[in-house]
Amino acid sequence: MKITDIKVIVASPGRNFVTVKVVTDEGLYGIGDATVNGREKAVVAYLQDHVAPCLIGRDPGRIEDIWQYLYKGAYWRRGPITMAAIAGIDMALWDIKAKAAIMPLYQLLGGRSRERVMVYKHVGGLDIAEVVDGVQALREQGLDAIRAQVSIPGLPPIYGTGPSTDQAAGGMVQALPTEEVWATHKYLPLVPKLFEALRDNVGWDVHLLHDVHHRLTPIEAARLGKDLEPFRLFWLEDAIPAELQDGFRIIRQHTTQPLAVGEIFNTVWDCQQLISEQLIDYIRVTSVHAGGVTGLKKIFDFASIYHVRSACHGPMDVSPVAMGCNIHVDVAIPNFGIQEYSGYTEATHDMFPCAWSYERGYLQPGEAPGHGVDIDEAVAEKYPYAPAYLPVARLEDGTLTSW
Ligand code: KDG
Ligand code: MG
Repeated sequence: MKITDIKVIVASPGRNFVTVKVVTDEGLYGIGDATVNGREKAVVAYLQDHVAPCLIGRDPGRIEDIWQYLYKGAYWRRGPITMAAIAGIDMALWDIKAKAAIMPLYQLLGGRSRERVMVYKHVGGLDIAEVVDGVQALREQGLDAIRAQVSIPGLPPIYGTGPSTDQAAGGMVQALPTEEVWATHKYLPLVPKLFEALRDNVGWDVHLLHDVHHRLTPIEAARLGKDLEPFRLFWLEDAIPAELQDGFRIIRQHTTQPLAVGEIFNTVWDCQQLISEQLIDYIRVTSVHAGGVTGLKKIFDFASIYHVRSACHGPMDVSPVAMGCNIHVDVAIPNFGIQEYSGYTEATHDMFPCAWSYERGYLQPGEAPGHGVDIDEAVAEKYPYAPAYLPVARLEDGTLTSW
């Protein structure tokens, strides 16, 4: 079998997705996700100009060799653009191999280790009462794990704090980034009150999660971890900027609060210290940003020997293709933790017919050969690319800050 064509399809059924289609001389094709939210066109150029020409004529079955060729062979290793481009190709190659074997992808990864994949969804609110209502509503819809965020009094609702969390993550239409305001001293005392109210109202039989979006310093995160301990959170996510792996040591020294990080990591090297020194409990890499199925497996296999569990990033900007690959890995690996799942717009589902399914808080990969996700190119044509960005954050005095 030989690769005869590589198409890169950019479409925006509610948000921008970069999708790779690898075509072979035997009529089989595979699909991959290569979306980097807010930097989509950089991956498109990388794929079209620098990857596709090198792969035409190659055997699509040599997945590991092609991964190494694109990783080591580029000389310029790692980084979100390179690793998303590799991911797009890698997912498509696994899709082709599993279709050729007439097996769902998880069978090629060793078969099932579990019967279903637990997900968490998001709830946000303008105040604590609204968040309590939202969490109760999701409980009624079957969710066993829920991420809770609340707006900060005195600040306008911002990304990942208020009711618009999913909308902000899913429906960004602004042509340039919006600028938001952050104040740690207003946030820190509020979060324990939120989780106290949640435990009082929804009880202890539900996993509660919280995302800090990289906004604290290590000692601030340690304080928050200690304050949250009585409410037994499933995890505290992205407590500090992810680059500083040593910073997690300070948090760890002060709290037994489980810690999660990794949604912006691209390779095992970004989390090697965090995992081998057992500074975290959940590693949140996802197929599209960590070099595809091959990259994800390398990281999760490494994590498994240090008791670190998986938790694939799964917001709306991780397309249904990458979600499908995540779910196949989720059912197969021994150290699965949880899967983030925000759901998708109807237009997104129209564009990506898929075999995986969601029901009452749990996902299934489906039994279709391959990873089970396709792209309807006629539907994609109806939704042209529209520039969109994540917001940036500033302190109240105007200083640009992490989020
Ligand atoms: O593109 C980045 C967003 O998807 C990300 O900020 C969402 O933090 C996020 C999460 O946990 O899903
Ligand atoms: Mg997050």
